[in-house]
Amino acid sequence: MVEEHLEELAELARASDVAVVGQTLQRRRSPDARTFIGKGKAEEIAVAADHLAADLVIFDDDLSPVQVKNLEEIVDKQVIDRSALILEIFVQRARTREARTQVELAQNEYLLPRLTRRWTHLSRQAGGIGVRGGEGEKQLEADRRMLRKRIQHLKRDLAKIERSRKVQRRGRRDASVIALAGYTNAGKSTLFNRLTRAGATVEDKLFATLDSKLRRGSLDHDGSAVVFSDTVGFIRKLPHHLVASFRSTLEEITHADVVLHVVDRSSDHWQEQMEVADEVLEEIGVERDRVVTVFNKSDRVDGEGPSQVSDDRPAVWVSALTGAGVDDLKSEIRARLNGDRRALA
Ligand SMILES: Nc1nc2c(ncn2[C@@H]2O[C@H](COP(=O)(O)OP(=O)(O)OP(=O)(O)O)[C@@H](O)[C@H]2O)c(=O)[nH]1
Ligand SMILES: [Mg+2]
Repeated sequence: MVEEHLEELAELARASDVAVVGQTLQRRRSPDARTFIGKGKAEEIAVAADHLAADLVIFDDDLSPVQVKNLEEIVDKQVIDRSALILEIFVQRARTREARTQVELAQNEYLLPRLTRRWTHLSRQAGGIGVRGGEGEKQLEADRRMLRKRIQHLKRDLAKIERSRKVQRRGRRDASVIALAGYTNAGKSTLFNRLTRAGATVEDKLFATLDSKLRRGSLDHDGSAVVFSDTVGFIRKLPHHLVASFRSTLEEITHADVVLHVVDRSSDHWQEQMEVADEVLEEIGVERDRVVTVFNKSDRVDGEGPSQVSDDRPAVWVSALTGAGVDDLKSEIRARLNGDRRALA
């Protein structure tokens, strides 16, 4: 289990253009308050990192600001945790004004209690991870003040963006909205393209999509229009600052009439990934009865297997890549929408 999590961490590092030169594990009953791992292990990492000429040491678990500081002293390299890495990927990927504002807010909130000399200006310099600041305490205090101001500013901006999103949503009330959600790399954008013929970015890389994208599409030949919404992927231990600042993007899912929970059924870890996405969906207030579970990448699974997760949770098999099963999925969506209307009448 821990090994698989480390593999995902390596995947995240690669998504952020960081090359992985070594990995190590430590098993212990409880984390050390000061250094997370044991001091001896930290010293061992210091030697290995030096030997491998690493610039950066990444931990799969969240570290407290104090732990980062102590570890950096021992390892003598920049130390970051999983949350910082995910934030960095988001920073690199954010394109629209909304996504950039959300990401910067999340990163600054994360950074504020962690601002040390090494972290200074991390997000603002080209090169991102690995950049070291070298200024003194005075500069640090000034940076903290600047960061606090910036956070206030970003929050105001975001409030404005959220208001205009609300207005847009009201304007779409005539059409039903179908949101695609799920673990990162599950194939949401591929399915979105298949359902709408839109050209959303598809990449075999974590977090290819950050901005939610809306496109009209139709569920049958008579052409009754619906709106599909492609959204940011979820991942195990998504930093809570990100969930908080992506609230307005995630609201596209919360307000959707039907949510397609896309699962990469060909992954060895599909169950865990599905559970992680279930948790996020629950957290943002999506009721189970609005969710259609979609088993994607059927072309990579031998003999498909049962069309359900459990007795009370059916699933639709599709291959977003080949288009297999997509008509069944459309019928399922239609049925859900009709069910909705009946329930409302
Ligand atoms: N074999 C196979 N590959 C697929 C299928 N659907 C998607 N993929 C591949 O899976 C990878 C991820 O696809 P995306 O559509 O970008 O996934 P996503 O869920 O939008 O990912 P993020 O935006 O990064 O969260 C790409 O390499 C796709 O080509 C499928 O049905 N079969
Ligand atoms: Mg995508």
